[in-house]
Amino acid sequence: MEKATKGKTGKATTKVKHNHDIKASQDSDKRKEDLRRIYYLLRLTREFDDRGRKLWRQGRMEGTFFSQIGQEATTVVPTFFTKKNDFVAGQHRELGAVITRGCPLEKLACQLLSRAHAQDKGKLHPNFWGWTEANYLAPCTLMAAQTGVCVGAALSFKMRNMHNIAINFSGEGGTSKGQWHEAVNFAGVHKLPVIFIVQNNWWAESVPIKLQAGNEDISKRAVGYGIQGFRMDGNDVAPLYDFFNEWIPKIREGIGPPIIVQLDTYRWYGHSEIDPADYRTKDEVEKWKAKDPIPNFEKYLVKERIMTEDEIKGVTEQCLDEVQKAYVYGLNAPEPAPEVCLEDVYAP
Ligand SMILES: Cc1ncc(C[n+]2csc(CCOP(=O)(O)OP(=O)(O)O)c2C)c(N)n1
Ligand SMILES: [Mg+2]
Repeated sequence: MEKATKGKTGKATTKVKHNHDIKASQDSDKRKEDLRRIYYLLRLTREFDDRGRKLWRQGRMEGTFFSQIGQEATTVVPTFFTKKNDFVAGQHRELGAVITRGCPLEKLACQLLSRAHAQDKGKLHPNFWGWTEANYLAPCTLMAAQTGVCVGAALSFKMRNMHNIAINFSGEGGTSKGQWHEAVNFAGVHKLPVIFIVQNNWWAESVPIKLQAGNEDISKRAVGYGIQGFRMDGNDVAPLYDFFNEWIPKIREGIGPPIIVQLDTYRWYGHSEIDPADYRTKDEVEKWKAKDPIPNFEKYLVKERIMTEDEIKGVTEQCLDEVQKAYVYGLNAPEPAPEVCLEDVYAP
């Protein structure tokens, strides 16, 4: 730490040091508070997903269910830094992002269970989350199609001199689509305030990354677009927090846009619940389960004295309770009236 030196009055430099120390301590308190909140969001996402899988297995849901268990950190942490008017777009495995954007669990339960109170009034695929109140775009089925819309939102932020950002989530499979390349290229040309997160879970349905990309480091494509690319462990929460804490304000202020961030992670279960995922080895699955982002983060929180084991237990119980209430609400919610199926539907 810097030593205090005496100024002319013997006071001024001491005051500077003092302010510096206060700022450092405030930053550290803020980081701790943020990490506690992130733990809650990760746990909430995990428990909501886990209960959703069970309901699907009990035959309580139409369609299939895309579990994101194992990938929570890749969606919760970047979205944690977004503000209300920012824009977020994803595919089908971004439950953590829509929860972090503040969509009530009751709404999400209604969507999974195709109930009238869901934002989509029971029409969309169960995991195609959308939450217009917080600019969270519901995806269409075509992989990567959301990327162009997301870049459009970033363009509009720039044209209107707004200090907002757009975050686009895509699986590594989605990045092979032409729409992804076109959108990233456009963002690179116009230096738009957008972050392209690539959730690399190594598989796109049954297609492994080695049959998907000539170079498994998709972030390296950034060079071709004249932007920056990063690749990180998507299951290690604290470094992810520090990275996005640094980059999101920069992009918001137009200093560093745009970037590609590849986050290596893993989905524990099949592509959806109807997929036995027998194209993966047991060893591979076990190796990744040992890298579960949540207990590893719990160890970090306890070691750094950010949370106690009792506090962690308390948060888990609170999340289980919230999830239970949300699904009870969803299961008791009315089904949509048949005539509603023609509302909000646009066809030539
Ligand atoms: C254009 C297009 N092709 C194929 C599909 C069928 N499909 C749905 S999800 C998926 C795999 C997506 O893989 P990835 O982007 O890695 O996301 P993940 O499922 O691994 O999260 C495919 C091929 C589709 N929805 N759209
Ligand atoms: Mg994938």
